[in-house]
Amino acid sequence: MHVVATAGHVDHGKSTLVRALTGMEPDRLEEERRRGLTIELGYAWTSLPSGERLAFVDVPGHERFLATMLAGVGPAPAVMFVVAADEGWMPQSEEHLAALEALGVRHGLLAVTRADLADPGPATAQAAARLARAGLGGVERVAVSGRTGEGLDGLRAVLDRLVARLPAPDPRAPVRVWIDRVFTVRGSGTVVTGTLPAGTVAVGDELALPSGAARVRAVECLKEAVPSVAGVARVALNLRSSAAPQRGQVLVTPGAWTWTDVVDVRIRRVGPAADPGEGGPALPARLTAHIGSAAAVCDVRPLGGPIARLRLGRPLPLHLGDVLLLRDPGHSAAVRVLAGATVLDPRPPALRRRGAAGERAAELAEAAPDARSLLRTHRLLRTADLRAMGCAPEGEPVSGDWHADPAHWTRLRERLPGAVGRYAAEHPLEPGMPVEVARRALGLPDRRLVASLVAPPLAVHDGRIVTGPGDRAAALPPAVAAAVERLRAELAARPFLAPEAGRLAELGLGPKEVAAAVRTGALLRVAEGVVLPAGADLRAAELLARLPQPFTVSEARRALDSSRRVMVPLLEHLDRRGLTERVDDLRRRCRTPS
Ligand SMILES: Nc1nc2c(ncn2[C@@H]2O[C@H](COP(=O)(O)OP(=O)(O)OP(=O)(O)O)[C@@H](O)[C@H]2O)c(=O)[nH]1
Ligand SMILES: [Mg+2]
Repeated sequence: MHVVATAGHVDHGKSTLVRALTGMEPDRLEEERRRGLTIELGYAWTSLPSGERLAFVDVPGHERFLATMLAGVGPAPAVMFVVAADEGWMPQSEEHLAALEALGVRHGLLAVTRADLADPGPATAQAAARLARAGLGGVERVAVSGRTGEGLDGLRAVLDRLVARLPAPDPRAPVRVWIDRVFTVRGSGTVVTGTLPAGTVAVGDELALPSGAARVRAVECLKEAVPSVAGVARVALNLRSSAAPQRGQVLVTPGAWTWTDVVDVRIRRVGPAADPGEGGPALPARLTAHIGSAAAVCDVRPLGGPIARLRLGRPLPLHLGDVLLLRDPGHSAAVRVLAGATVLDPRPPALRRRGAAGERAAELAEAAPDARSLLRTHRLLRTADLRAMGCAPEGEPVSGDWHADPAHWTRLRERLPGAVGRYAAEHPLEPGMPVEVARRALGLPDRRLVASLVAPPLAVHDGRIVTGPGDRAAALPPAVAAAVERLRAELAARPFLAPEAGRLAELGLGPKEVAAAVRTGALLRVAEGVVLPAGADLRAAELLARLPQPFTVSEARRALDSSRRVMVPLLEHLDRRGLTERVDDLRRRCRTPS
């Protein structure tokens, strides 16, 4: 199906035309009928000659109901702009057109109605000229009468051509329904209605309201119960939710949108006040922002040129590229719709430094609303963040589900070896820079990113970033190297008599120093607390080979002039290295190296 909203000055015949096209009454309220005035949004639908189904959202023209008009037009992809032949272009024609221009509506038609009352020619020419200025120059025009039915067939044909041209929305897009009506159905709870612009809603879906989760209990489309519906469509959803939903609220796919009250935008002034040459008078600092059926107080902070930061009175679920309509909430101005604001970043960074605003404006001035521009600002974003901000990730993630700005990633790659080198210099006894320390040093949000930055000659080993083995030997600090030399000298006479822990400490070889010396290969640790100069195991095997084979621990101890405390673990070490092997419970023999 398709959805088209009406627009046009009060009393120009919008509702009459919808009634004539659909046979349904868009003005439902008794007050509306008594006063001949649309107050609430009206809904009616019909089948076009092609068989396509078309629903109208009929909006009020009276200036007091502009917010309601915006709620109707906002989510609709196309508009039927109505002008009365006998009255021609009027103030609300101008205001509604400014709204369409601000919202960037590009699809529509011009219906010059009440053609039974006056020649539609002059009104058509006048309206067509105005529409052209607002970017709706190419739309088809048709003269009709809602009263006599004249021109209605032509209008139906124009509608058919219009809907045939509309882009097909993505049925897998995330759902966002701006609630434009809420009512209670006895026995079945709360029903909300709205325009579903894209995506699919099905019975059983779990959606999100500002107040929490909402489960879809039933779906109706044009008064028929359906298991699911894909946008574009007018939908009525029966919801089970903890708090009652309200008009102006929004129902969304959980996690698929960024709930935000600060956005950076590109401002486009519209209507008679817009002056593209000079930029026009400055926007008031406080405006009302409209999107869908929502309206929020909005503070405007100009950053430079057309770029501004908006602070909204309440968080709204937004995507990159969304358009907020900015309106002067005062009643004095003839046209209160002032601008459209296209979201360039739904999660902008704080501007703290002097000059940050101007830099930000320059950065965003040329920005296309896409993943690349978001990554330029945010540097690293997860796939889910990007999607919630409204764009599909481009290219491969750098790690897990992280996407990076290419320039930033290159800089990180270049910085890591330096950081690792500095860490090694400052912590000579440690085997490398802990990955977590590197994460903090590079300001990264996830340790996995560090691992992805590590490239040869760097490597990750036991949670630390290490350089190649050659570097590690060279890295033994001079004080420790000297202590190792003292130990060697001390053991010159009895090389297999490993010193006690106390003596090691006196030599300047505490646990850390020993660990570092073992890592670099200067010392050999055969067991906890049993440390010998490097190569002692090979020398021991040589001496043991000269003994009659097999030999006992005592025989080995005597041959090496060592102690039992050292000999037992040393022989076990030699077993592990394959230099000796057990013959039975008491004896070993040397193995000839193959
Ligand atoms: N003669 C004639 N009168 C019409 C025609 N269309 C509407 N009218 C009359 O114009 C008046 C306003 O019509 P509506 O259809 O309520 O106008 P509207 O644009 O919906 O008005 P709002 O919703 O309040 O903005 C009514 O008295 C209609 O009967 C038409 O084609 N010919
Ligand atoms: Mg009406």
